[in-house]
Amino acid sequence: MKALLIIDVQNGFCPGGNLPVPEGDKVVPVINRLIEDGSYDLVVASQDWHPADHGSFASQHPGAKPFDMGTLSGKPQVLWPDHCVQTTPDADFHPDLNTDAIDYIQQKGENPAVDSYSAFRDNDQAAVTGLAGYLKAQQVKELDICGLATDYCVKFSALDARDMLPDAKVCFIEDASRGIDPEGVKAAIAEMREKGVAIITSRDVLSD
Ligand code: VGL
Ligand code: ZN
Repeated sequence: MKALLIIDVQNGFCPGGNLPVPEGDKVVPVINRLIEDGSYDLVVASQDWHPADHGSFASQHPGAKPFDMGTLSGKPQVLWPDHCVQTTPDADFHPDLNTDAIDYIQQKGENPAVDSYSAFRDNDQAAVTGLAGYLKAQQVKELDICGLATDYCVKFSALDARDMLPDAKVCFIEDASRGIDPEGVKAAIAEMREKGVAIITSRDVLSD
């Protein structure tokens, strides 16, 4: 089985959202084309899904500003603007994303005491989500990953896919993804490549 994993293509990470990724909305038509091309057996999406008092929010740390470095449960943590709060429009998928085609949605980031960039497990690696189990049960042997943001949730999801799905080939689709910081994106791509994630474009996937 070949699966597409779409990371956090939510209003909060698109222009107008609470934690906008530059050009975040530009991934939507590319991802829809990938979905509708029909080369995936399975389409899975993650959704950043925070309680209103999530500890990664600068608002929960007196005196801190968004994008400051702080701590959460004793570990270094980037403090974010409040974003993707459960059941708010900021947490909805981008309205143009073809959500009818999504077979499984993995929500993450619900524990206020730990952040969860990866769709597979919390940043402290103590608790896993159901995603690896689901993909294993579906016998996924090829997993293509894309979405927002390349330097955070996409990167950590791809690295965890390498660790937790040792039998699967893992690819990162560069033009179906955008990141927060250009230097961070460069470093993320280098790290993914070094750890065995293949870097591809949507052209490599689409039948012509
Ligand atoms: C993300 C920062 C905080 C992401 C989520 O989806 O990349 N980044 N929460
Ligand atoms: Zn978040």
